[in-house]
Amino acid sequence: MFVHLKKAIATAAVLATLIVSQQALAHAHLASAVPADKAVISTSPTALTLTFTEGVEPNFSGVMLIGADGAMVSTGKLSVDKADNKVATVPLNAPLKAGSYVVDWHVLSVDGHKTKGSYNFTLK
Ligand SMILES: [Cu+2]
Repeated sequence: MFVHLKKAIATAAVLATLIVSQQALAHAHLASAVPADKAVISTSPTALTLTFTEGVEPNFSGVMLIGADGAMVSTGKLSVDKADNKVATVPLNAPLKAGSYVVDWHVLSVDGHKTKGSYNFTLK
């Protein structure tokens, strides 16, 4: 009896994990970025491009670029590709100086879920 109960609990836990991971898959997670996470680049990008696993709402999504000194780098407004709303681009107002940068992003996916994350790259 007790063994059966333990088995039932284990099965329920596995099912719950499966359901949670499926819901997580439905949210907008970062699929790729240019410059990429942990990239070391030698020329300043003119924009940051973030590709998500789901379409995102540009008016409720944003990216903060933070330099090694902790100061925010001024950027243009995030826009979403008209042909593919999974692709968000943030233009840079000026070339970056050498150093490491953190990209802090938050998005609202078209299914109404908010996600956020960060990654970093280095300009030599
Ligand atoms: Cu979602």
